[in-house]
Amino acid sequence: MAEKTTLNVAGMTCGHCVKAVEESVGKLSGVENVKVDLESSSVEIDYLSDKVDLKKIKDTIEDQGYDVQ
Ligand SMILES: [Cu+2]
Repeated sequence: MAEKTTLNVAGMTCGHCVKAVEESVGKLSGVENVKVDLESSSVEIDYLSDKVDLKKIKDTIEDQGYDVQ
């Protein structure tokens, strides 16, 4: 099932952070699109819920050193 979610993520401050989050989450199987908005500290994600769960996505962002709120 295709799902769309927006997570609030603390700690992202620059282009490096955007790249780290977009690349790590984008690599997950089942994630179709990921877009960071620095200004609102949010990450918009399109994913297939039968292939990847939200916890895995959140863990991946936290593994990069950011806090999912
Ligand atoms: Cu940064």
